[in-house]
Amino acid sequence: MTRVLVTGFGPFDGQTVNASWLAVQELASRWAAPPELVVRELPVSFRGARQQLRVAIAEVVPDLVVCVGEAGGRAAVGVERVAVNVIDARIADVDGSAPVDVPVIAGAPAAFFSTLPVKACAAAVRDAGVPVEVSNTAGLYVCNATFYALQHLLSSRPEVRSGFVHVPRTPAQVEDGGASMEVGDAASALHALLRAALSTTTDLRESAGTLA
Ligand code: PCA
Repeated sequence: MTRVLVTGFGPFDGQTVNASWLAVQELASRWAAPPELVVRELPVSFRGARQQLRVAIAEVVPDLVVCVGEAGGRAAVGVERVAVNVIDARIADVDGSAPVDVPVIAGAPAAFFSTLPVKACAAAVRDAGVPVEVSNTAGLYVCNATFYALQHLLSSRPEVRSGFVHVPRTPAQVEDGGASMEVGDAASALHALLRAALSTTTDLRESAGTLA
């Protein structure tokens, strides 16, 4: 592996920051190559995020892509297992777009699995001392749509491993007692997750068995 692309999102929903981009920037400041780590901020835009992600992948030519988003209300890092081909926006994106019950990509499959070794990634985050879960839904908003577009784009390039991770909001973003995680802990989680994704050789498709 020579190059890793990690993205975070910009602010949305009236917030001035997005915990995912804060965590990704902190990750970048700690990362020691190799492999080279390239980070990009994506807008919380259904159209813009996938376009900018496609451009970034073409420019960087990564071996591993991990997109990171913020999940309000969650207290643990979520290693997302599956992206679904539907948008059902509760609030408008930064362009004022709020599609309801439309596909991310018309005519494309209902869902794509992460090609990260999600269980190994979650175990590595747990070993780093950060609360984590394998999550079975990335929601139906910009994060899921971007994750779906990523997996669709790379479905013809099985040599590139890719997936999505949600991080909780920072303590400064939530009211007292709300679910949150320090930026440093989220960055530690991403660091451990990347190292696991880089060192684990089996992927979900290879390890997936069938019911007897
Ligand atoms: N979280 C939202 C969109 C951007 C982000 O950071 C989501 O989960 O869809």
